[in-house]
Amino acid sequence: MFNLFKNKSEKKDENKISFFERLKSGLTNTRNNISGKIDKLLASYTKIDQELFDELEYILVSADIGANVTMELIDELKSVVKLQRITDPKIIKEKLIEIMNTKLKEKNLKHSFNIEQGKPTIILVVGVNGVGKTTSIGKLACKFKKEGKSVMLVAADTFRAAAIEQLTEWANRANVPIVSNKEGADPASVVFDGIQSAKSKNIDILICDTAGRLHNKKNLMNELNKIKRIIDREYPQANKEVSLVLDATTGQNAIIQAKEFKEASDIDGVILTKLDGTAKGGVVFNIQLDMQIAVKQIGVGEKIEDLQDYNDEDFVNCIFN
Ligand SMILES: Nc1nc2c(ncn2[C@@H]2O[C@H](COP(=O)(O)OP(=O)(O)OP(=O)(O)O)[C@@H](O)[C@H]2O)c(=O)[nH]1
Ligand SMILES: [Mg+2]
Repeated sequence: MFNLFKNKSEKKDENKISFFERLKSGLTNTRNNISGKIDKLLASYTKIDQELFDELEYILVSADIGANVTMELIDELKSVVKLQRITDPKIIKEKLIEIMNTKLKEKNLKHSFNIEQGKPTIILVVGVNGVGKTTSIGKLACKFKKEGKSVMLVAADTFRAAAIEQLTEWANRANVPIVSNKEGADPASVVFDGIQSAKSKNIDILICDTAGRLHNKKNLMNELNKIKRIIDREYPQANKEVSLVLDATTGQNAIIQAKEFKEASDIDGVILTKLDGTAKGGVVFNIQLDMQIAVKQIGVGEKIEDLQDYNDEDFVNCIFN
């Protein structure tokens, strides 16, 4: 009853809060691993010395922030401590957060998809098997639909019949059309069909699922590049977005995959899934600060609302505070 009398901006604030709460709860393990351990460490020191920096370095590296990024952070922290004559260990954390925020801002990565009003977009979703490609596509379809966009899915993972069925279920759930063919069909030709259909129906956003596993890695990369050539040739007027899906629970493997996909073709951004299942969410900083790839969406649970738009400020807040 009370809800009826709430104005629009109050409702928006509530949405924002519940959104932030979901993010916070999904990142609990990483927060305990980073913020929790840093708090404990700093509380146990009365002065700032090399040993403190060493222990801090250990915490950051163990959370998969990456050796290079951690080294840079610690070096900058040391010079700030010296320059500002900081002696109280408790100040270290806020300085670390400041440095992290500045570094992320400096990278100037684009966290939103390449979507423009009045222009179609085609999103090619790639990644190895099991990382969360198909479910992320389903969640994105629901999100775009809610935003008033027309969406169509393309089942270009023709490796298994179950993959086509799974995407069809998501299309039904999101109430959006899907273009598919039978198991074993040429993925690039399914994408070709999808593009023709999207053009004729004036679809705003066409999202293509792809296989994560082919007979070998070279095969997979060749297939993806073939699909990209079809997209360039058949849909020159569309904005293109290649989204690499990575599973945060796989830690360093996720980093290796990012390197391999980046080498094989251009990646516009990362959808990082399953952050709720890991204490090593520091991988977000590694991907962005070391690999220079934007994180665009983060998965913090299995529900539709658990795939969220990434932004630096909220993420840093959730991890460090
Ligand atoms: N907890 C959690 N589970 C997730 C998240 N994202 C995806 N999953 C789960 O991960 C599993 C694999 O997801 P899929 O979408 O089928 O992965 P895929 O990359 O399409 O896999 P293949 O088609 O086999 O290559 C599913 O059980 C999803 O529910 C997330 O953010 N959090
Ligand atoms: Mg799949």
